[in-house]
Amino acid sequence: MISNTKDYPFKELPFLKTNLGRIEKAISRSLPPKSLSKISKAIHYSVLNAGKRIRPQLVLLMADSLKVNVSSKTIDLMAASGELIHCYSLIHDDLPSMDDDDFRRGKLSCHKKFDEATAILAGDAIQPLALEILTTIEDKNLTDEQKLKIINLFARACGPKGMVEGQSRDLDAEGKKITLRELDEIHYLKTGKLIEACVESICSLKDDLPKSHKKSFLDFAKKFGLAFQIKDDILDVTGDEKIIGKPINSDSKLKKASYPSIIGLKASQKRAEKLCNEALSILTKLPYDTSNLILLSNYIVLRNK
Ligand code: GRG
Repeated sequence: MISNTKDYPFKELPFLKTNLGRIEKAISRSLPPKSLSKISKAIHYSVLNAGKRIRPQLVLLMADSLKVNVSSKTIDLMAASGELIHCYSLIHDDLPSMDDDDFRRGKLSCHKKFDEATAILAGDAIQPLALEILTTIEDKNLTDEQKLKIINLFARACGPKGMVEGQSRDLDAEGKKITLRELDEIHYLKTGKLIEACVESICSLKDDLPKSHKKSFLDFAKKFGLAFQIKDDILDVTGDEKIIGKPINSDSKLKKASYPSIIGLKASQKRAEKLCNEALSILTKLPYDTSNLILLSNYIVLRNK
């Protein structure tokens, strides 16, 4: 667990550290007791560790920016839900039938620590748990319609029109030449849709949010998600294994198309910076306090983890 922030990469941004305490508490409270079963142990092992918690941070920062009129408990459950979906995807992504990675977040991946069946089942358990906790939200300022919308957004992001389709295309593309556009599409589905759901779910809490502002926030999320993924690919080549918590060059070992393999490292960094600048320009034009979202966006392209 990283609530002590020792391994947290964003120590420089104090508001992220403050949010992190809330996020870790919300995630821990959402999990079944560790002692319940082998699967529970595997869930705790895979969820309470050195994740950067980018998705829940986005939920909290969006809620602050839009000053949404729901309880902080509601926001915390939404944040936990976004992170749980992400954690489930990482467990399955590491399986031998997928990317076959032995390490994740600086320790053995779930199937290596436990076994393959346990890792499949832990992932299978975390995904519905992420949606179940949204159904438990009790908030007089949240209508049933809004709650259903939030559940719909998170379910869609991880389903056949989101993460699963992205992962399937990603696996199919191994060893093949694909275009930059095809790679963008894979990552939009695989990574971007969940990031977008984190942003859109908060937009959906604000009834009077002008359509144009919602569109701007979604454009921001798309650019943020793509810049984040490009940086992820760059770190797979240039990162320090001890800092990123897994071996580098995994994309080239699997003959996976990546931004550095298609356009080169320098152009990848430039593209991530350009997308980040476009995201910042969208945020600065909006009539809300987006300063912390701006700092987070800057950081995702500068990060070394
Ligand atoms: C098996 C039904 C089924 C579905 C699988 C595995 C999967 C669906 C989708 C994979 C999606 C995936 C792994 C996306 C990961 C993209 C990515 C950038 C991961 C790293 O995210 P960070 O940097 O990691 O936020 P931390 O560890 O900080 O949370």
